[in-house]
Amino acid sequence: MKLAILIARAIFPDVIERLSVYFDVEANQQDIVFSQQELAEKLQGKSGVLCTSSARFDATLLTRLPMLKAVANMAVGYDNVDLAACTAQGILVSNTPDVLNETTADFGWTLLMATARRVTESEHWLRAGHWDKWRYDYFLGADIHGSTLGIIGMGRIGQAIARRSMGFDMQVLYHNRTSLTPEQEVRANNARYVSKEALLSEADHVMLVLPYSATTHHTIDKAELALMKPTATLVNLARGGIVNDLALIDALRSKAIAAAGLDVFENEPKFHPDFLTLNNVVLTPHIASASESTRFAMANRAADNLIAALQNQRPPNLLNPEVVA
Ligand code: 8YV
Repeated sequence: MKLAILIARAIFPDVIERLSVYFDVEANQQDIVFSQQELAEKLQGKSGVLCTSSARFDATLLTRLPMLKAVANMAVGYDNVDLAACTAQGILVSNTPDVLNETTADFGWTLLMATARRVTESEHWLRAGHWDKWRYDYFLGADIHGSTLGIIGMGRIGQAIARRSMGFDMQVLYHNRTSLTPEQEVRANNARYVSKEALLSEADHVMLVLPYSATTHHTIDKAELALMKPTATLVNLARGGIVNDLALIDALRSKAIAAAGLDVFENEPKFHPDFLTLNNVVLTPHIASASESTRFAMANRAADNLIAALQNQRPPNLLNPEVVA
């Protein structure tokens, strides 16, 4: 008899087909975002789940799922999963690192350039029919080339972003839990490790690529924004909660910083409505990894992890090896 699994959100049909060879699959192609109660009900009798960051696997939910053996998160970030609680219950947790590094780094640059050069703001203005003449001072932005890029969170995606800065003759500063090896620093356009404070006060463009946790909650708050240059750009493609959105709204409104590009928000998909009243922010709906081939690779990687976990093999991206030990 096949084990039963839940695919918690809509996914590529090919991946459902692939998983159906191994499991009795309950899919959710209507893409209902299940409440905690609905998740608990849907997961009764299931051995595994393929989920996205919209599903929260906390201790309260887990106690209701004694049969669950594997959580395969289709994301590199796994702040939606209580890893310690899963480990305590013997549940194998996996994520999808690496396959999204380059696509996400591309998007970091997309957001940075759109923000610094006021792309969406000027397009909205054009679409609204305001363009009647050329002016020397319409939509003056900040240069990217020759400027200083500050990256907070210098993991695989941060390093891929830094490598791309070579073509723009930029200087790269970074801050991270640990510093890179000298070889890694060279590959990351000779990135230089500095304190968070030095990075914020020296960088022309700040990019946030760090994982979210209780420790990184509000890494960028009022005090940090106050350190930044009034001409600076801030890009967040990591997670909502890393930035205090209210403090950022204040900083954007008072022009304490020039502009921000945001792919993630506190409480998304809801976000603070005041962002919509500001011209100096570019807003995108959590799409940094959204290229056709990368999302397909992420879905398949999550499937690989789930198949391995439920066939008593080690999932390629196991986050809690203690469970196997
Ligand atoms: C996911 C992401 O698409 O990988 C991550 O951590 O933020 C995105 O690439 C999203 O979280 C859906 O799970």
